[in-house]
Amino acid sequence: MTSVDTTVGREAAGTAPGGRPAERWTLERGGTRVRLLTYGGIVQSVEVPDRSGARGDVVLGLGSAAGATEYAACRGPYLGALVGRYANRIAGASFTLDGTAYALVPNEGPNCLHGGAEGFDRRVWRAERVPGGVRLTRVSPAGEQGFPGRLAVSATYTLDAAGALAIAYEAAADAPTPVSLTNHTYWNLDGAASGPVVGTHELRLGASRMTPVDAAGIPTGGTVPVAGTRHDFRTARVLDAGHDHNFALDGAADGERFAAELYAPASGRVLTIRTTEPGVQLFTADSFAPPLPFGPGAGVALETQAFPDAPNRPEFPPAVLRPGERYTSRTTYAFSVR
Ligand code: G6D
Repeated sequence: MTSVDTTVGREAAGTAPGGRPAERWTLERGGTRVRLLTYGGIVQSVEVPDRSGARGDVVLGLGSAAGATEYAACRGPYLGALVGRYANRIAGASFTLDGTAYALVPNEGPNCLHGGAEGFDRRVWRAERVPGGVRLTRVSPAGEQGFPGRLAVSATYTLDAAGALAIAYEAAADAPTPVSLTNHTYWNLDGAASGPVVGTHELRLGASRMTPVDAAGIPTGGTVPVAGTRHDFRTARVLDAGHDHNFALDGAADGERFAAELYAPASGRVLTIRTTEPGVQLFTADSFAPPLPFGPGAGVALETQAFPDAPNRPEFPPAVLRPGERYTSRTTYAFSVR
């Protein structure tokens, strides 16, 4: 069977702070339509069919085509964003690598969250058409937000013939540096305006262990079994509130492993996430409140990632990229109905 390549469109999408123009790219294939911005690599909308075939937007996004302006004005929850140079927290906004101590920009108390105050989510990326979709690239200069080394980085968003979205990241550095890239989309499979996912959606995670954290979200050491705790999603169950934790994914480290399956009984939509990353952060958006146009639990973020604070945690899978190496990471988001 032959399949038509992804249809790709581009249009102006407002300006980022500093007046830099941004673009919005629209990818369409296999029943899925994705809109993403060159500002922050933000996934603004993902439209997929429900069990009756009606297409609806299943991510929390900010409305219009002038997207960059709206997202730039909204500091906070990383709606749909491409997160880097290091997704999640680095304790004390500092780490020591090869005997040298580095100080990052703290942006959550004393800690560094999602790459610092001006992370990858607040940058304008260069976009180019590639088979199946669009590739975003940028160079993160040495010292950006305190991170060592110049990092050339790309994120390639593609749709396959079945309408599955893949995001593939690559990076190379000229000095050793921590790297962990993710996408921070909040999913609501009944539609962005449908009300909370908490209490309505069912979640299954491919994780029998998780990383316990302190009140600031900093790992307290190692991983613990989920069995017998509120973190046990090995069997699908209705999502409850109060989750903001990293799960250690089961399965072999080579290739993509199962991360999560989210199911919305009302619409019948199913999202299946597979990833090459060792972890996934489950965040139930409990803190959402005005002026955000979404309430508590309106969406759920499933952020594939290296473990939080891995640069300070020798027991965690390493998350350092060295010169001559290539960082590669891939996460796929497949859509179906039942
Ligand atoms: C991440 O784990 C964090 C949350 O604590 C944070 O509030 C959110 O990003 C914006 O998921």
